[in-house]
Amino acid sequence: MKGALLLNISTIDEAVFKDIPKITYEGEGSTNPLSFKYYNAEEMIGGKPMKDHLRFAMSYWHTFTFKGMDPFGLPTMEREWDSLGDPMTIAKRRVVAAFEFMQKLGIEYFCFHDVDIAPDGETLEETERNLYEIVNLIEEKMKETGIKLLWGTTNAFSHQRFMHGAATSCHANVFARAAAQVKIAMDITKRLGGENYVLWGGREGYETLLNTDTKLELDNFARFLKMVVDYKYEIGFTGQLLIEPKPKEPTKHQYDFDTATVLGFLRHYGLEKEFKLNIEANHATLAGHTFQHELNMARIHNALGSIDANQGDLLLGWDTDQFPTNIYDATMAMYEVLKQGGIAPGGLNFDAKVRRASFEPEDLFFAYIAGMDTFAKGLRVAHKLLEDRVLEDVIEKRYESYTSGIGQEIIDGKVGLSDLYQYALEHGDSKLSSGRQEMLESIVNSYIFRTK
Ligand code: XLS
Ligand code: NI
Ligand code: NI
Repeated sequence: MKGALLLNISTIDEAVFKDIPKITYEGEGSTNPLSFKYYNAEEMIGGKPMKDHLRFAMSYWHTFTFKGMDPFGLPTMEREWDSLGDPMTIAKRRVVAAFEFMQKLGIEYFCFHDVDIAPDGETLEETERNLYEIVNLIEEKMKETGIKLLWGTTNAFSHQRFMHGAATSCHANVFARAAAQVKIAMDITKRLGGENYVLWGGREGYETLLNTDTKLELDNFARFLKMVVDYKYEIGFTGQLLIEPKPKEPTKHQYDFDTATVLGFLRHYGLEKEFKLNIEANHATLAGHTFQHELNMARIHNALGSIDANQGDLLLGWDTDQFPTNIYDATMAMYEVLKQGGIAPGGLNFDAKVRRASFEPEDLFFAYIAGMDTFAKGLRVAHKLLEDRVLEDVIEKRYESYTSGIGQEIIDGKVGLSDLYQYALEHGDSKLSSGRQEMLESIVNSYIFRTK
């Protein structure tokens, strides 16, 4: 029962997950729950090892700080570090646990918010000191293990001071405080060689228009992002800046609603060259889109930067952040990734948490194995679909009428409404072709069933 893990560790560096072996690929037939059935890191798919296609990352917050509470219940997670008392000791033990965890799973990247790794101090200076003490340890572990930082970010939404937002707060001193936090988090991300820096507008949105100056808030949000860009160049951070769209939760309406909204916002404020998007599956579904829709929209606008791989529950309708196990979604996500020629310098961050009742440490391993295997299988299927040009040939044929005659003239901008009026008078209706949706769904299914 709970408490069984209350520990006596002799050194902070002692192994945490002592009973868990290194997770290896055993293939489809294996019944060992602590093995990969589809994820075979070094296996070549289309000339590239699987691990380089997938670039899996561990989310520090959901994996190492989430305690299992929900709006109705207290923490449930059995995590030995939480019983250590002193917040800095807990923070250090978490680092040890996190690196052991990633090594055992063969995960080469991680992502974190400032507040995930170190406790808040009484003052900003103390918070910064705490952060750097842990960053030193993380840096050591990174050197020792070769594990890299996919992205860093700032949590400017949990603390009470952010109740009205951060960059969109009605209080200028809160704007300043959020800016200070981003500065520190960007410094840390740069120092740790982070390949990206993420901005998720945690509470950048509103609850009611009755008290909100949306114009000022949006302008301020853009001012804030402009400062982020300037600072990036000032310190010579070469990573990619990413915005993570989400339509609602915690606020009723988040300004970064979805890909299309964010792209429109960036263009309006002239920021489109500086930011790409970090697309999260569960945020897509909250916005009333499919995961693939959001990836597709980002990709065709050359803005697909990285992915938060998780899934929601359509019956619940909030950000449940579950581990992704839906093979159909994973397949179509990897299809979009392959279409864009890869996700680097982004990756697939498991922004996902185990369910409240999955409270034992090994559940973390089962969860990551499930997510990694699902995306590995998705990659295999997507690669095969593309190799066989299953959808490409159908799509090419479907739009054939634009490759010659009047279609080509429309594409080339050679005709206007009067020309087309004439054309329509002369030609009338033509025979249409079927969309063949069910046939295609059945073919995709057959690829999922038969691809190893
Ligand atoms: C919350 C977001 C968050 C970001 C990082 O819904 O997904 O976890 O990814 O701040
Ligand atoms: Ni996310
Ligand atoms: Ni989320």
